[in-house]
Amino acid sequence: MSLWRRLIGKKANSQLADDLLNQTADEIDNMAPTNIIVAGKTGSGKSTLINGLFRENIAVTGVGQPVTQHLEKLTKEGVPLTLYDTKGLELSVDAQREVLSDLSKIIQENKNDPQDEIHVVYYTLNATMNRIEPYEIELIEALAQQVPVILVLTQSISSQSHEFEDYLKELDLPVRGIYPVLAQDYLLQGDQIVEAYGLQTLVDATMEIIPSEAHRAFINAQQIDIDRKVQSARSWANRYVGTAFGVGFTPIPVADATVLIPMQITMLAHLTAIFGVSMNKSQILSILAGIGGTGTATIAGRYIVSNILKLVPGVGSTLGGTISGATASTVTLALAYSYIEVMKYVTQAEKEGKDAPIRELQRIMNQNFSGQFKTLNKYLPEEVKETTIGKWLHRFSKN
Ligand SMILES: Nc1nc2c(ncn2[C@@H]2O[C@H](COP(=O)(O)OP(=O)(O)O)[C@@H](O)[C@H]2O)c(=O)[nH]1
Ligand SMILES: [Mg+2]
Repeated sequence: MSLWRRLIGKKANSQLADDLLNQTADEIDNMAPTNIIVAGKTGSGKSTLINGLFRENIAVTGVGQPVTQHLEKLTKEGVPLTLYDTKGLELSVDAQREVLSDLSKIIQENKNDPQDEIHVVYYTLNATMNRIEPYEIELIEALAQQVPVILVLTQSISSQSHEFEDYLKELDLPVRGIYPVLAQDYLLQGDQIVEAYGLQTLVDATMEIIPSEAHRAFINAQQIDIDRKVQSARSWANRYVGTAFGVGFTPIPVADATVLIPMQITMLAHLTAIFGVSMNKSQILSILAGIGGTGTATIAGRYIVSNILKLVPGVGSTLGGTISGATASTVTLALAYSYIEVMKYVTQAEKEGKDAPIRELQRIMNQNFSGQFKTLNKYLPEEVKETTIGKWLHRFSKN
């Protein structure tokens, strides 16, 4: 069988896209979620904060499940996040008691549970109201004894909110920080817009406060700090590729190059899970096709391999040749880095509520892939090119 036919026959491209999507979904399902309580009076801006901070407009599109009359649990399939939202806190003394006892129960019952432990409370105060009620202070104090509490000053648009912030600081509440935010652009009279701000600082503070086991889920679920997603994805890819193709990798025959593909798909799924973007099949297909240039999505699978081989000097022409660990690393890292660029673009588009045209995804993938490959290949030390990686790949190809 010719090399070309073997490459095409190895796996249908459509199946590759399915694999990628399924593996991503599995990873997110298995990811321990970030669990956050968002407490505060009705109208203080809880829902707006949630929608600004997290992806997929979750306060609107998520599934709300009443825990009690005054507490709702909010989740969404594919987003590793559990939110508890208080209802009607301002209505009565009974409501206030109930909220505190419900929240305390949830905090205590799930303490040290890797899946359900509450990581932080955002207590929202509407800055334009310029007021904190005595029962709010009691609630904050009681919660803060059990779990870190962050005070979020929502709708902070006027200079008055600085005074309110100073006043709150003087109260010396047992909170881990007081952060003024405007979660959504604010339209003033006369068409003037105050742009949203403060959420990046809130993300930074949250990352400092929540345990490191919750970082992955939080990085995924939030939509504000895209750089953090990129950094996290890059450093994971570096480690992964280093482990997969480092010392101990024996060169594999060119004709077996397709064994690289399943592990690359697994890698791309992991990167997608780090970012947290909702990809569909046609998007994935066009990204895979992007590796091979301007080809259509229907021949994505073979493009991956053929294009890889085209790029590797000498390999494409010598079928009897081998692919070293260094080459495998270079190809795979180039793939990871270019895919990360695509993810970055999709995340940004999603955050802005815009479409990410699949042609554009394909273009970003293609442009980055060859560029990244050339750069990486140039800097790869000769001795690294000699290293071998085979064992790992053979184990992989058996599955
Ligand atoms: N423009 C703007 N409006 C906000 C913001 N936060 C709250 N609001 C306004 O306040 C209203 C109540 O906020 P909401 O998030 O529903 O409060 P919740 O009852 O605590 O969930 C919203 O309908 C908005 O009109 C914000 O960050 N920007
Ligand atoms: Mg609400």
